[in-house]
Amino acid sequence: GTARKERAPMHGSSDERTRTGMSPESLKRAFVDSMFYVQARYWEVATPHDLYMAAAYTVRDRMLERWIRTAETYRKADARTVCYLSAEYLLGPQLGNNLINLGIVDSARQGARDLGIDLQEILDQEPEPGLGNGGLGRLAACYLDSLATLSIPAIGYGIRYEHGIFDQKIVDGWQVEDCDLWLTNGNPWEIPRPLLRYPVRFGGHTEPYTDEHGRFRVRWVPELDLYGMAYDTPVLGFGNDNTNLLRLWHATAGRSFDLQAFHKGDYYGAVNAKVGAENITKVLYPNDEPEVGKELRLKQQYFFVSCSLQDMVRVHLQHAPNLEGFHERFAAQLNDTHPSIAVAELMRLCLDEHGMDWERAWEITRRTFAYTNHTLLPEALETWPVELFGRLLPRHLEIIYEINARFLDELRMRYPFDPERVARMSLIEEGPVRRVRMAHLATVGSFAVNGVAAIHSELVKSTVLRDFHELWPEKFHNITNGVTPRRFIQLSNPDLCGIITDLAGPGWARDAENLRTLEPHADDAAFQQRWQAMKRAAKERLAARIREATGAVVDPQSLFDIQVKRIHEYKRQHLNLLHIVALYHRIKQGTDSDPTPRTFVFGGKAAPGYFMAKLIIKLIHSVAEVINRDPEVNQRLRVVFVPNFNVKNAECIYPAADLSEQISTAGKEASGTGNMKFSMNGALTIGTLDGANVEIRDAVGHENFFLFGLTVAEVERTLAEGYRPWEYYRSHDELREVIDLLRSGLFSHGDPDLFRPLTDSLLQHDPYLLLADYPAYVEAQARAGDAFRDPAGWTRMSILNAARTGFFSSDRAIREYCRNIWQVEPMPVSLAAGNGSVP
Ligand code: OAK
Repeated sequence: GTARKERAPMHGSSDERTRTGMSPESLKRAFVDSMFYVQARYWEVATPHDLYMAAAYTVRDRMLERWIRTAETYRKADARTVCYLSAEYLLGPQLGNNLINLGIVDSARQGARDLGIDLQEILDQEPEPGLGNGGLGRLAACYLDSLATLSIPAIGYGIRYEHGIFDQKIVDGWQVEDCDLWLTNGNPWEIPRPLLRYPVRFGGHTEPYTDEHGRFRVRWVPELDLYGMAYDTPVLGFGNDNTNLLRLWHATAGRSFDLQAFHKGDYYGAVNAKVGAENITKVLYPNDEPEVGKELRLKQQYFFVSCSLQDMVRVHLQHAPNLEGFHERFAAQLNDTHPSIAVAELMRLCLDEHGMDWERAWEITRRTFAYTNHTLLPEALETWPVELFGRLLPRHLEIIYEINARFLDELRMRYPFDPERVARMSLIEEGPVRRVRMAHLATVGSFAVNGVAAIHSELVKSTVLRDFHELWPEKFHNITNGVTPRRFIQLSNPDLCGIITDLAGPGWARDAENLRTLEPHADDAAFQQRWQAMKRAAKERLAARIREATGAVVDPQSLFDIQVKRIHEYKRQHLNLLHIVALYHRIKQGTDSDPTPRTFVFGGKAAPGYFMAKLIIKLIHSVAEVINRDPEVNQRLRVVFVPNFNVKNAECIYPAADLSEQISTAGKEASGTGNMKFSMNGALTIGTLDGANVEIRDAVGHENFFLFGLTVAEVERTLAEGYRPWEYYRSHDELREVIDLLRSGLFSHGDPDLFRPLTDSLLQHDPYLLLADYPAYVEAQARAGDAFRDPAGWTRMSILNAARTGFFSSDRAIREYCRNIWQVEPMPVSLAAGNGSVP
């Protein structure tokens, strides 16, 4: 793009302003206009979807001036820019959030009401862009919101999956996956950029040659080329005028496919290959851990990384003659190892396409990237077979070998008598199948590495990247995750938003530390009443939603005890179930001493190929079925599973929780972010010392948190000493009875084998130590149940949780990234300045 020299016509003149005005009157006019000129509908035949589209276009128009002005401001200032590289963005619905960030919720509601429309009904129409699996993808979306809010020049780069995370249906208690169709009815938030395309190549071979200066070089002769086309989505800041860019890449086939047909005369074969190329961005892999050796997944990763880096290079070369200084213009964050092939790709661009020498290319590369680790689970650490890697990306494999050769030389010099250490640190895992270790590539190729909660960052340093930490201690950081208070308080919980705004003023949503103004009111009876009414209303809304989705009736007076997150053995939804069955058993035995009525709510998707996780979903439904229809227990206990946990459902769930279940085995949950969303909405946590729970407990006060369970050190010791779960089963009567009930067929219509895989796993291996933690968990649950029977005491704790969790705002997290990692400064955008020139 060449910059236009003459003053371009700008929107923002006074008549344009009326067109994009924010009053109910102008919103209404624009909405009616969009219905006609964009949706091509007249009022009487407009469907709810038409209403949504017209509303979305009305709001989008109001974002564009900010967006364009932002691009202009950043460009003129030649601003240092953060590029967030992530294979996932779990954005959730856009309309409500954009109304909030534009500050026009009330105007929009008023305008809609004038037209006889309920704004909520319009909001409910929006399918959500579920371009992520869980925590990592949602974190990326929260960070985009905070980057824009803090006026940081930033671009989010990712993949425009045609099908995001699957829709979860429940059939006879089992999860059934249904295709996500978020794009079918059109996506009003994205702007296709058909001219912004980059070639991406795969396969073929490399060959050496001598360049015009007589230097040795390598050329990649690929077999296939496709194109990545940009789709841009504006990301509004809150309370400012900055509007950043989320750029997602869509794959289309390139010319090589047509040429193949021409040469081989195989027209249908070529068309087929073309379809294959376009498959690259078809579907999100629905696992929250990598699927071993899936070729298409590696293609996806390289595809989006290559497009993104080419785009960054293009922008850089608008301001500079060559790639020197690339690392000064950009800080590129690798969201886990999924984009870590970027290290080799930037090397390739510098070396092969821009003629740089190795040392300089390596310096620029290492000063560009920073890497965030999101998991310690060994099965989730990405490695790719060298054979596959070399077949798809022969040049990149060569570059990785060269990086490794130089790195290993350095290591041998430093540790001459420690060949084992050198082998452990190699980028290549030697074994029957040689593999590329992506976490090592990311660590070696980055200037900073961070974990996502204090305890997790310590574990990164002492376990998976221990040798690297010993080599480069200064490279390692912690940045505890955060979540956006705009979506997870203001949008999800309007009553809480009203309470906070009345006390703290409207500034809290940009400065979440202001939540502390709630603290002195924690014991105030009138304030407590308002707080209880807010919780009560949120519980009623969730109860209505549950009834609609499942038919189950739940009592908003009962304690809402909620666990929503991906289903995984380490997250221990089945520990929660063991407690539920224990309560059931006590009621049946007449030995119950905790009369607190409870509603247990579960939600979460299982990876389609993860049998145990799917069996846990079935078990939740089976226990629910028995408990909910037994009149002897169902006055006291109810169990429900909310199908299809996604951002939209989550917004209704977090505000309704009394108790938040954060019960992973210590050391397994990197951070958790749901834990923060619950706590901000006044739920108390029952949890282990894992991930961000540790910091949440310190922030809210130990007396306002139900702690239980083994610590990381105790988990390690227990396993090292030869853990025998069977002994817990033998020596703990209630635990034994609970497990025996699961094995009795009571919950499986008489089939004692249905849940065998689960109970066998618990009794024989129990790798996540459910049985070891069971007694402490049940005891902590009893404390929670008792505490709930004192409404004033509980409400006080609930208020203090919300008041003290400002630290967990993603704004704080992004400030830390800016200061400690990216070294980037805010660049505020002003709509007021310099506009108004229309020819
Ligand atoms: C997904 C795929 C591969 C590796 C990690 C993930 C992932 O989602 N990890 C999660 O990231 C969240 C954000 O940092 C953390 O809060 C979760 O604890 C972690 O499991």
